[in-house]
Amino acid sequence: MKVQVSDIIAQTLVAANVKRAYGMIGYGVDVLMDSLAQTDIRFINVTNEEAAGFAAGADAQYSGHLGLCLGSTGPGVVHYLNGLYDAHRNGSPVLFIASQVKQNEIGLNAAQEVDVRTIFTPCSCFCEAVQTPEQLPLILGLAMQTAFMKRGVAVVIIPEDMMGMQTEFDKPRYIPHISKSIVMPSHDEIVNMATLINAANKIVIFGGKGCEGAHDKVMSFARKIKAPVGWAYRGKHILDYDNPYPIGMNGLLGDKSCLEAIHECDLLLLLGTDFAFSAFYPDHCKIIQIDINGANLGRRHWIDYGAIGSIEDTLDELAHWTLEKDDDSFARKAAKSYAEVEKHLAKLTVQNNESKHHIYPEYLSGVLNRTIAKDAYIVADIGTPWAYMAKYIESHGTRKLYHSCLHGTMANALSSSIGLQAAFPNSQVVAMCGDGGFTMLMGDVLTLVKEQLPVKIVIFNNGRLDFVALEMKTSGLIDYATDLCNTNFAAFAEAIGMKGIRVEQPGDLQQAIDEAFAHDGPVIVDVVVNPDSLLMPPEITFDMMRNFSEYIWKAFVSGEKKTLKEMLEVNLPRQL
Ligand SMILES: Cc1ncc(C[n+]2csc(CCOP(=O)(O)OP(=O)(O)O)c2C)c(N)n1
Ligand SMILES: [Mg+2]
Repeated sequence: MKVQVSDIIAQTLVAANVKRAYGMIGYGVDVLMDSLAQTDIRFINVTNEEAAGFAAGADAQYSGHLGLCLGSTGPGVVHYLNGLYDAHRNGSPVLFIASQVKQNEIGLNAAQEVDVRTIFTPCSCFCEAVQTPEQLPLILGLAMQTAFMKRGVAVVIIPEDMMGMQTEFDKPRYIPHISKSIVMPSHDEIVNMATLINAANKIVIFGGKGCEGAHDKVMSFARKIKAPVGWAYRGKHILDYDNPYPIGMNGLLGDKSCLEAIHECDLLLLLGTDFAFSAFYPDHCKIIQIDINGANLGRRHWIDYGAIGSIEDTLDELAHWTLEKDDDSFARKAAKSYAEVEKHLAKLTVQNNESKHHIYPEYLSGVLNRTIAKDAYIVADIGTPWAYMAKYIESHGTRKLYHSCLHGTMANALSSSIGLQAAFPNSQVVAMCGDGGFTMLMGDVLTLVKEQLPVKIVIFNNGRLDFVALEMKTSGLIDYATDLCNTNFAAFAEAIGMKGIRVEQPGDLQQAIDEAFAHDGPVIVDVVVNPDSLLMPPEITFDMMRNFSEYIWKAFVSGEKKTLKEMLEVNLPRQL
């Protein structure tokens, strides 16, 4: 039977259990849309395709369904680049159907022609152009299979005129086969690792996203070998709860307790983490790294032993060969140090006297942590909101925290929240946005209104690109070009038909957040936060002090005395 190509695509997507598509109409997508309209697949119509890339990535990350993006020829495809980079680097299975100019125009510098393959190959695990209608079912099937198995973005490029062509088709035969395999190192490798673990006295476990689904195994292993457990940014919501010896996060925005334990241990066990910051790995001890992706082994730092396996399966087997340790003094000391860090952080999250007229971002984060539903999806913008989420928002094992850690792009929170809310219509979805990050894809707040997605947007409105301003100051630079307009985002919200609440005084914050979360539609809570709050690193090095003094001196001589005074007034009483 002859069937139109766009109908074959629609039927194949349905057979593959695709539930939602994100994108914008245009050449190539128009014909496909006609076929999709005959299915149950919901189309979420964005304002800028970049947001569709983020949304599909966030959706696929947690829903278990393939994320689907549709890009119209040329610019409609190019706009996806940043969002799909993020999805790919976050390991989200996403299919991107990218339209191309008509078959007989390819290579002739046709209007809207772009080299899709060259642009998207680096941010995909599959990127192929369909040459004939007969090829399409197989290419589409393999793309979906690869997206699931390699956990990334698969791109299928289809000339716009092919969508309306007819070809012989019976029924969808190429749907993804999703297999939950047991992946474990060999017996010898298990024994070798157990020997190293048995010989060590002070072991630290440091885990990341690869520990997903293995929480209980990690914690029981930690109990057995008396190892404190720290986490990378993407491992936080997996490891920060029911943890016998928690030590917090590593990295520039990490916790002193984690850094100290890592520098005191004689064996560091890296579990499912590709923690990217080489400077925060120790040089003095042995390192074992276990990861399901062999390409991650030793990528960031020298390791003594690397093994390929899922954390869940590998720890199961490793536990059989590992001896129980008695002495947990090292683990208890490390966990005690983290308890002190937490006590200090908790002090900053309550409204105190110094903050009578200022809302400190830490206080806002504390209110959010106390008020957000225990099973919410929370996404934070790269910028200070990401750091505040990592430090102050607890997962309780039921909240899901999402961000753009590896790609590290701004504008990820609002756009990812579209996909999370579409995938989980009955859950609370909170986007912690920077004023810079929010403005970057601000047009897509209209998607929330149009598609009736009740996301709660909380803007950390500090009138600055603060994260970069902080980086510049600690590098001894004056923070030129980091100021933003002091926008009233609540007034903007009201103007576009959604609820907006502006908060300028600390005393009004809790009530505003309660009101926003009780509202049944999308809301912007525009919180004017003090821009002078400093995010403290776990350890202040001599270089940091020297650079910061250099900044202070440059700011002083260039007449920025008022700024300096305000910064010192805000931070000294709270950090000392
Ligand atoms: C697309 C993109 N552009 C630039 C950057 C560099 N950058 C990282 S954080 C940041 C500032 C973010 O400002 P804002 O969203 O207002 O959050 P804040 O840090 O002020 O809380 C910038 C410019 C980036 N990571 N991504
Ligand atoms: Mg800002």
